[in-house]
Amino acid sequence: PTATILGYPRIGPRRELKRALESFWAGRTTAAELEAVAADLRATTRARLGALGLTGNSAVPAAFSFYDQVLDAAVTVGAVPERFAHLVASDGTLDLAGYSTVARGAGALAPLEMTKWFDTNYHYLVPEIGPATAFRLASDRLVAEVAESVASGVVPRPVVVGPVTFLALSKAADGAPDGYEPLDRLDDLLPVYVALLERLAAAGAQWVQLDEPALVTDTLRTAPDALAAAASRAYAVLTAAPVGAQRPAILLAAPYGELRESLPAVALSGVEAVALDLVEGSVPSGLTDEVRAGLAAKVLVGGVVDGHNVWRADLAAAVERLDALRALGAGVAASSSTSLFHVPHTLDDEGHLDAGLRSWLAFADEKVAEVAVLGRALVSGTDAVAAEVEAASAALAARAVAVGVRVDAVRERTAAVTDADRRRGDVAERREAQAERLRLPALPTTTIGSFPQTVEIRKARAAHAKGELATDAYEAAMRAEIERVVRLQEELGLDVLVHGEAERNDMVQYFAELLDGFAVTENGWVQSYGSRCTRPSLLWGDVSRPAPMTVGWASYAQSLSDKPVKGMLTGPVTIMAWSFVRDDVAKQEVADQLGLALRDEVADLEAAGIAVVQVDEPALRELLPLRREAHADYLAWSVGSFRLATAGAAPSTQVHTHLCYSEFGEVIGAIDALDADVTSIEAARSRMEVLGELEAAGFSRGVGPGVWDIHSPRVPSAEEISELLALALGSVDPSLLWVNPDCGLKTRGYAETEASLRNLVEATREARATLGAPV
Ligand code: THG
Ligand code: ZN
Repeated sequence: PTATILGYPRIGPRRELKRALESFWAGRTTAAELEAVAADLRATTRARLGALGLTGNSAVPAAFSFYDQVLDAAVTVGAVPERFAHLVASDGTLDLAGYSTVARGAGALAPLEMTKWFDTNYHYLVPEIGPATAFRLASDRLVAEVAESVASGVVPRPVVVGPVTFLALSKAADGAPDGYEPLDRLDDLLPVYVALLERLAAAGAQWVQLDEPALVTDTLRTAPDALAAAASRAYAVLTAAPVGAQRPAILLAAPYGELRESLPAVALSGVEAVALDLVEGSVPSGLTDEVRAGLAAKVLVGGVVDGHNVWRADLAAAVERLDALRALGAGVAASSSTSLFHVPHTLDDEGHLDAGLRSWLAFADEKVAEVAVLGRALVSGTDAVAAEVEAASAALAARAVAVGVRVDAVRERTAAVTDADRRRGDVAERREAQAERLRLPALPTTTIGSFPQTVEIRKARAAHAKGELATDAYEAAMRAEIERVVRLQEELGLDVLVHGEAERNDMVQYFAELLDGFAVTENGWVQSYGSRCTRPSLLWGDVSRPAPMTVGWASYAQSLSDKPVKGMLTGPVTIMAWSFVRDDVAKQEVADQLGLALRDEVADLEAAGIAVVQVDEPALRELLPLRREAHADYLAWSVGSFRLATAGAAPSTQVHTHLCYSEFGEVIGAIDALDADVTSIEAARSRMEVLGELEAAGFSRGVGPGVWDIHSPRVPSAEEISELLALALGSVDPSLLWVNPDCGLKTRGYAETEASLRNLVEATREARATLGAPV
């Protein structure tokens, strides 16, 4: 085909799959009912893609997943960890209930670990591969999906995570010997892929897409040269048989970046086609004769339409890039740079979007239409699509000059930022001023910010959003909830209180709704993991703060207590990471605009008498580029924007930050450079292991290693918390140690929250006593 996409949203335009999954998990519907919803979604998707112009042979990807594509690959090759063995049938298959258990755990049975998929907001499940993992073709789901599609009249292109990426993203199973890596098992895994390819061909697939994004990054555990070598071996085996009955033609896809170290291996391999990400990367140049000759024998699929952002493509520029690619390959096709499952289904569902903004956007369906136009240009010449190219260029030109895209006052302010604006005073002086003002006990206790979101709060928010609940009544309901949460914390004996964030649905969307330069969608859901979705905001213009955003709630909460109540803000990097960010200005400029807006908020909180301000950056590590050479620059601007947000605070104002993870590795220096007075982190699950890392790095600021793993509904006993505190005191000076849960409590219930916090306070009092401090 001359036009295709690397994948399409699976969740459904109205999150049909989410609802069907959750209803199956709750026991309200059967596996057969879930299968029926999934089959419906796949049929609708095939019809939609055809109608939008993906009509060529194998143009439509078969890339459905009930939960996650990496889990699917693991299940397909029989790599289900030993602890789930009882769920596997004698023929090796896993039913939907078993599949769900591997994904989500059950009781004491821990699920597969979840981690971020490249530089996106999607999370995949990490396969566990040991020296003895027995690979076998254990699932025919993908084969059945191909057969289903063929029967409906569409010869699809099945999509599977490729063998190199599959093993590179896996972790060693428990008990594997030192130095063992899952990639050591490549030769044992390949026969299963060979068998799968044969089955796919028998079902009618003429092409198969093997996703190998591991080949574009140099930040995985395995070095890029070793990945390139693995790719050479793998694709020699997978292409040993001729295309036909034994296998479909292979499209090796390399999304999310540029093929560098692996380009020769891929070019010299026997695969029939290669998909290049021409949004993150560029058309290969400076090639050796050998690599050039290798590419000249392949179809090159140009990923010119951005698969993980929502802006309408510059079709004129895309046509040029495809022409450059055509000069290199035996054939060329237009595609998205990545799967489209990172963007919402369609703009058709966004009736309330401003018409101007809408004309600059493309969600999944609109992107499919874009690649279809580009495909027509490849077949019939640019003149055949002159009107479409012209319309895209006109939209881009209109966007560049639209009101709000460039606001002089905002640009003047970021341009005038100096290094001094990003620097607070001396740490020791700050510590003294804060101690004087806050008069906290040793080992101060606090929570991360959110309290459980009750059904009543959610109902009130939904009713207010629909206009069914007047603003006065809504605000009264939120104030009542804040009062309840403050009283509860006082009764529990916590030292630094929070207002509980009843008024916020999502910690990014809340600010997006109050800042200029953002828009929010109605149905723009994107899968984050499994059935869970987020609705990223659209950051389209210069950002500024028309009015204070959190001061009313914070000062109301503070008025209820003599104890300090934290002002709660989301940091600039996290707001960017969890939104769709404009692609027409540098990220650093956007980050600084957000930094300045937050700086004003901090100042207003201070003026309202708030003495502790927390600026969360759970996504700081998440935006880390996939190439090491880009890390220093990223960390400089990201840390710089956080400091811009916080450095205006008086020495006596205590600045906290919260990070939602414990593996610091590469960002440890950056965390110190944030220059926050107190940093709370996840630590309960790793039993404070992370503190060794911080100690080794010379971290000497206030630190709150979580003593309660809030990801589980279990209530930790006071003894357990005491043990963790003793461990923490082994590596943190008592004057720097804070006591808090791992993360916010909004996903927890009230019963477990109260019980756990009670134990947390009790354990802290005992620890204070052993330190000889007042309890
Ligand atoms: N907010 C935003 N992005 C995020 C997170 C967030 N990305 C990373 C991380 N957190 C992802 N984790 C989750 C956790 C829970 C949910 C989504 C992502 C979730 N979503 C609800 C659901 O799918 O049912 C919908 C929430 C809603 O109604 O707004 O539970 O915290 N922006
Ligand atoms: Zn967190």
